[in-house]
Amino acid sequence: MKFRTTIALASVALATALPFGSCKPKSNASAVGGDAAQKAYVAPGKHDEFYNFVSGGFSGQMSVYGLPSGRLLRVIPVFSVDPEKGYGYSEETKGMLTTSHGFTPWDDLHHTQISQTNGETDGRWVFANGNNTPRVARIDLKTFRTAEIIELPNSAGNHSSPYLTENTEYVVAGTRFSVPTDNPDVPINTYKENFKGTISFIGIDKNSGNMDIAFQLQTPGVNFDLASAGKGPSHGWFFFSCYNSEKANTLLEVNASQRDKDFVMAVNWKKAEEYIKAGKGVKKQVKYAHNIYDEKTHSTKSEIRTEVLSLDPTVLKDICYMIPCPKSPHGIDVDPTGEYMVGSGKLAALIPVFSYQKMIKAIEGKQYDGEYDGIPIIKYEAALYGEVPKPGLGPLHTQFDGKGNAYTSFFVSSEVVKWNIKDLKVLDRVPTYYSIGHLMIPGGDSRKPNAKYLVAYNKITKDRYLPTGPELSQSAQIFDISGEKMQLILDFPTIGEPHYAQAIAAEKVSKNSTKIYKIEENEHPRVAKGEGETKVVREGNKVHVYATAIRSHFSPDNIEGIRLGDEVYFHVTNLEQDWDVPHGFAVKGAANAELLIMPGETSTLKWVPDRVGIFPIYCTDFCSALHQEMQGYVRVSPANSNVPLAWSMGTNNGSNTASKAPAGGSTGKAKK
Ligand SMILES: [Cu+2]
Repeated sequence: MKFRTTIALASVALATALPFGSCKPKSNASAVGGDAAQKAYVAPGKHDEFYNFVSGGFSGQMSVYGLPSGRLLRVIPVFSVDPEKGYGYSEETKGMLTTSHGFTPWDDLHHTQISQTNGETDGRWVFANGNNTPRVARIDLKTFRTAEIIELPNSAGNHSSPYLTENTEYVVAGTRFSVPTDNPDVPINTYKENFKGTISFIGIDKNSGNMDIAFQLQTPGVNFDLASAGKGPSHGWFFFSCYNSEKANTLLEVNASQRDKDFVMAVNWKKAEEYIKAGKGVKKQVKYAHNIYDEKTHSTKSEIRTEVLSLDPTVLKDICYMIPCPKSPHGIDVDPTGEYMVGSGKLAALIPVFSYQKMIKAIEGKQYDGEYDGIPIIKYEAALYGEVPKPGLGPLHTQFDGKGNAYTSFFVSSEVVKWNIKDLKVLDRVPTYYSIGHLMIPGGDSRKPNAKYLVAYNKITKDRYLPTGPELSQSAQIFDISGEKMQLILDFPTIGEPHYAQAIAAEKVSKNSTKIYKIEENEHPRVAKGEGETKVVREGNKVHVYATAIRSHFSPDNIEGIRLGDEVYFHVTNLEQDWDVPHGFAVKGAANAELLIMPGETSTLKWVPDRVGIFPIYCTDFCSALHQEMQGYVRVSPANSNVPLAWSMGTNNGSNTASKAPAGGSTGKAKK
């Protein structure tokens, strides 16, 4: 313990000693106390207090860390293939990465959001956005696997996503890039006439969690950045930050920074629901993929959808309102009481705090400053509660502790600033190492924050860790916020870019963890529920191997009669009914290296042999003392060979054959 404390102190001291440009905090004197490392110490064998679900940014994955230890517990593949899990490689999971553009194996996962009940995180699902090819995913926290992915039509750059209403009624997704929706072949310089934004409201089934696009709003051609749902009194509203109200289509770093104020768009989604019920939705022809992983069949059901309901807020006037927000707003965050909306302008030198009640009064009294593309603009002062003066440089995101305090990240001045929501006074500030983006308090965007820790997710580490070539690890930093002053207690390197994150008390999730898939409930069409059901079946040039794995052998483990030109499908069922005993499966020369099969699960590896010969199969997941013996052989014969299809295990005479050929027909001596 002493040792760890010393290390932590030394590394912080080193960081401050090195000159480091504008990102470097001026002082970290208040950042670390003597007992700092002890607060993050979780003894071997002890469990963490929180699960932390962190986006992997460009990696397309989500990583799961324990808090406060910073231990990496799992990496969940969502929008990326992952050889560790076989995700996107097994025949059953390839469909999860289907989009209207085909198989899309790598995306950009930015934000995570835990499902809520009554405004409180409930530990059932985590949602994530695919930024590039616009998608929203649902991860099931019983299995820590991606259970569903839905693509978003009429969208480009799904950044403002996935944000949830307080009972997980909807997950929303705003398009970052406005694009022409109906007729895409137009000159780019007709942006102002032809480019439109969209907001998608994806309905979520209460019990299954399954997603379905309920409706889309067609909006002015701005860039949507982030969003936050109303809660409590403001439940029924959604707030979206948007930039580029200038509608520039080139050199946005200059051209989208012209105006002193852009907007927060307030959306009355209860009103939108009424219009949908009243049949005001217009059907639009689109094309998008919807993929669901079925835990009974252990397979993905993937379909292309062709229609979406659209509402036009310039016609249905009381759905959307624009609230001016200084300047190039990035974050918009609603506090736990549901009364305050905190805007954060990337280029602003203050933080505007809007009041929900004042906004409603302004709408009732029509306190407008004209319209923006047919959407009423509420007067800034009419919706404003107040401004936090001179909080720092480049405010981005705000989280709340539920005790009346807000914590805002500042990218340019590399710090977290704590301030009081009522009197808007700054209470504390701590430096981050370096250039913080999002920050997170468990439940800090919900009605019930669990405000023991705050984690900063940083874009740059520079001198924090050992160098690793041109690319250095990005980092997360944990602060103890249980006292009046924030205290840095740990930093740890992260997978990809730790863009945004959510955390939840461990007991809300761990008690529901799936331990095995029950073999009797396995409805995979090519399952073998016992070794007696194993077989090899030829269907034209496709050969289906119904195989099983159990410590420490496969059945069958000798297969003959495969011919060059065949497609071989190994459907491997793991017969184990014991927690944490997966088996692996690999065959030499397969383009997809391996499967990883959970207890009771069936998973399929496709193999197209490219030459004649003997090909070993083996288990890739160390499963027992005789794991190394868990192996077998497949014989591939020439295309015109008449070697009969045969399989066996535990005998050297190939007694099981498809045609009940006499024993010996498959011992290696092909009959010519
Ligand atoms: Cu094994």
